[in-house]
Amino acid sequence: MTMPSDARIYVAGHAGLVGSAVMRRLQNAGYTNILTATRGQLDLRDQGEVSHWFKANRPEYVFLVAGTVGGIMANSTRPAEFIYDNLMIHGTVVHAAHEYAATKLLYLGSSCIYPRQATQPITEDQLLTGPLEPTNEWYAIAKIAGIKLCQAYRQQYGRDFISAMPTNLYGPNDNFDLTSSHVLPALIRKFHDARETGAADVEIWGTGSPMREFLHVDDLADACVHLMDNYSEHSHINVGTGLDLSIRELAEKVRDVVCPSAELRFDTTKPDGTPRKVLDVSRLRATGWSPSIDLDTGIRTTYQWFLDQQTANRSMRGIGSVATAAG
Ligand code: GFB
Repeated sequence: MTMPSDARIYVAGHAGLVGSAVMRRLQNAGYTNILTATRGQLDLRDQGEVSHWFKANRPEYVFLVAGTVGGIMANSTRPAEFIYDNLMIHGTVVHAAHEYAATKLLYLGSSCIYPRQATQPITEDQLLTGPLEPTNEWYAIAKIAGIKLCQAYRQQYGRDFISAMPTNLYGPNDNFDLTSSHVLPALIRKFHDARETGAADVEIWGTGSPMREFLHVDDLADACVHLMDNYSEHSHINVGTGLDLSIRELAEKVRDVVCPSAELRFDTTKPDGTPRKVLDVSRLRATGWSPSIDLDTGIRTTYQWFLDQQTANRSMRGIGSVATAAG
């Protein structure tokens, strides 16, 4: 059932990569009753605060897209933050949505929930059939717990809580910090820096052979709204393109857009992570949804967004220094 146009919709994590895309998608569709809370206003890890916020605001639809996220290095070096923050955030929001009888909740997981050696493309029923990839097992365990939370509240209390598992995401508002980012924004930054400095080559982590699938976050946001309107099953559902490519091929694509003269240099002391991760998206396609932004277009528009941000930041700094000089 389509969310009514005056529905009270809470986007948990509205400032992040996914949350900001969900906000854009809802605003474009004409929803005006969208609820948000900043980190300073609401600590999503605190059940007391979250329950109090739900009591006061009574959201009818909840997009649970908040979490502590990061790429392969951040996952490996900050395991406690990744497991604790995510376990707590999922638990508090799902529980409060039950306590205050939200009509529906969509929980967003990650494709890293599947076993490292899963058969490709990965079907939903491969969850919990083998050991996880060690570089992200802490995050994966928290994400699996989120799926099970939704299923448990569905089973015991009849709540309409559903889970979507997206593949690797990218797009506007991504994290471009090299110590914590995912590969696609990292490559944009590295090739951009090479373009600025005239460096001859760019360092790529690992061997370049791992295979990954990439979905533009605006496609994901569209899929989330589609699933909120059209999906109501116990099982989680994969969200992706079903198409993958090697990290080397991805690096070449980004290089060709950002800095065509740069050579690739592979640092094999850095981890590769899961050898291959491509989702089987037949269940999603059967609901009538498919992505519309191809990877080449997505890389180009994301790089343009990155450049626009650089310009905006420079002019902000310009205004700041003028003010200081005048002061
Ligand atoms: O995107 P990424 O960090 O995460 O890395 P995962 C994907 C692949 O790109 C790995 C390689 O093989 C990396 O070694 N890579 C090459 C780089 N150069 C770089 C670089 O400069 N930065 C980064 N970050 N990678 C994540 C999980 O796994 O997938 C998360 O850690 C989450 O938990 C996410 O689930 C979807 O695809 O390996």
